[in-house]
Amino acid sequence: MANGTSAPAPTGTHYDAIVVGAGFSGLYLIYQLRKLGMSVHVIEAGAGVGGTWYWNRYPGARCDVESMEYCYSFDDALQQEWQWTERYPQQAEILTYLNHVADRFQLRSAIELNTRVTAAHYQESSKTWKVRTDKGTEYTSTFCIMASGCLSTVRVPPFPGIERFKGTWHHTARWPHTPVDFTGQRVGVIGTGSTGIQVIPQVAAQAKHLHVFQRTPNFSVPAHNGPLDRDYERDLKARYAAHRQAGRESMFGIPCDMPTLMVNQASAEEREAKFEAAWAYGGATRLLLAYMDLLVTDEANDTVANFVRNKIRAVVKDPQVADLLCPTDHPLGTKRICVDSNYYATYNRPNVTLVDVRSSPIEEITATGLKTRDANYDLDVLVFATGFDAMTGSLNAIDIQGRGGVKLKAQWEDGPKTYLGLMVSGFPNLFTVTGPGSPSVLSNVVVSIEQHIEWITNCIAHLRAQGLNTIEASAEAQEKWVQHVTDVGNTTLFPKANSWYTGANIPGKKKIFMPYVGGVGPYAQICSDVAQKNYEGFVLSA
Ligand code: NA7
Repeated sequence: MANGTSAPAPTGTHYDAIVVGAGFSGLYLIYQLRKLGMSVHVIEAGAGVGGTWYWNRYPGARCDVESMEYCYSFDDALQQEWQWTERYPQQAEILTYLNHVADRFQLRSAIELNTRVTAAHYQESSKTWKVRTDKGTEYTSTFCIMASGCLSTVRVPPFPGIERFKGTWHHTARWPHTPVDFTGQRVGVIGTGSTGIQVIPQVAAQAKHLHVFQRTPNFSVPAHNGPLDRDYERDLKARYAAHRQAGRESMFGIPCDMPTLMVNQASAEEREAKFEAAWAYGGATRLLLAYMDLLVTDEANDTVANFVRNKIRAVVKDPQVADLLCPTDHPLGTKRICVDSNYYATYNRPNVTLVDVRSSPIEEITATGLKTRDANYDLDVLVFATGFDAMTGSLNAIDIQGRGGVKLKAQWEDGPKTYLGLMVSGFPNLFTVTGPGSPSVLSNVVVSIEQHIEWITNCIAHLRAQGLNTIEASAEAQEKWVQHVTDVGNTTLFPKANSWYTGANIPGKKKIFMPYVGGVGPYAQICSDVAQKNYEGFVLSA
């Protein structure tokens, strides 16, 4: 037993609920399920709690949602007492926070660390889930809850030759626990998504030389991070409950003023002033919500995209480099907009070179570095900021079998289908937290996590109160929901981008816009209406 966490239970142990993952979701699940008097066992692959924030230890790792928003709201004493140090929380601080939560609510005794779930099979005869781990243990449970995260299955592109590389290489989401010293090193970073954009300025400040291998540029806006303003903190804490409620009812899980105008209802000067104010404030939300139609039509989007491209050109001194850094292949916001600290200015440093691997792709990793179609680069360290098999990756990595031995992965070959992002037809008593078909990755995910877990645990409480023990999404309700998710997505520009939201970053993955873009508040209302109507679209049985 490390840190008071649970020792592996004897094989064959039965629990009311097994939870996969001990991040924000898994921890809150323990808290809520225990309130129902249930036995709960959480199985976590990492050597500690924290999920995303346990794994992503690369320099510069920071949340792009502000600290005071990106934390639990379920316990007022916790949210009043916890003090964040900066406007945007650093990875280490979020991890400290989650460890504090685990201790404060005595959650560790429910968690088995260093253990990966390999299979979960529904047993129709006993109406239980049989869950197998990589330790060879098997447990059974009445409910199986996947709290395995939307961005937890790392992607390392299969470049030939990686095994020959004599230097060291790291994927950002599998970063060593001891700091990596880049002093005097020739470093290559592959990838310029949110992660690359955070790690690049940090590496550049240390390395002898940094080559950034960019295939597709992304839009990034400044964070304007700094110490958390204590007056702001005091003021917000005095009205935290109302603020949180507004977040739950909002579009992205963060309270903010909704736009009232379309782009063409404002003059060019008015638009510029509005975008400028959003830029000066920092973060993505104000920019995306400056006008109603920014994510709806290309013409509207061009106004804000041009604004950001001009900002890039104003910062980056070499016009050719600036051009390469200006995204042109997707509307702004349809790929996760990045939030940075000094990203574009990093390209003015003499020790940083941007390499366009769109025009000259990476062909192989060599013993001494990396070879593109046109050149060889000598490197001591390679950093893969190459992302994740998002949303479905961690579910498909587990052999999940439902009724009749049907495999979830096979059922999702043509894209994931869920009812409300919470359950899958044919998989009774299996819940997915922030699953595809829910707002999850398009929101302040902690708000979405709390909403899902409260819905799930209320649902389980309802079943128990009614003397029922099984719930399953009906195939019809699922079809209707999937259609609704697609229809709402198609009213926006989101499906146009080759983003991880659509699975386009994973070769062979069916391209489907996976999250629900209808908004956190409207979605939560739909979920509670469904529950009110006796779990409409679900089949409940004893
Ligand atoms: P992302 O956003 O998926 O970014 C991955 C980056 O890696 C992206 O720039 C990719 O370029 C690049 N990549 C991937 N494969 C290759 C190959 N083969 N060659 C060159 N470049 C490649 O992952 P992040 O970790 O940055 O962010 C994920 C989310 O985590 C983020 O949105 C936040 O929500 C938190 P591409 O665009 O595919 O051309």
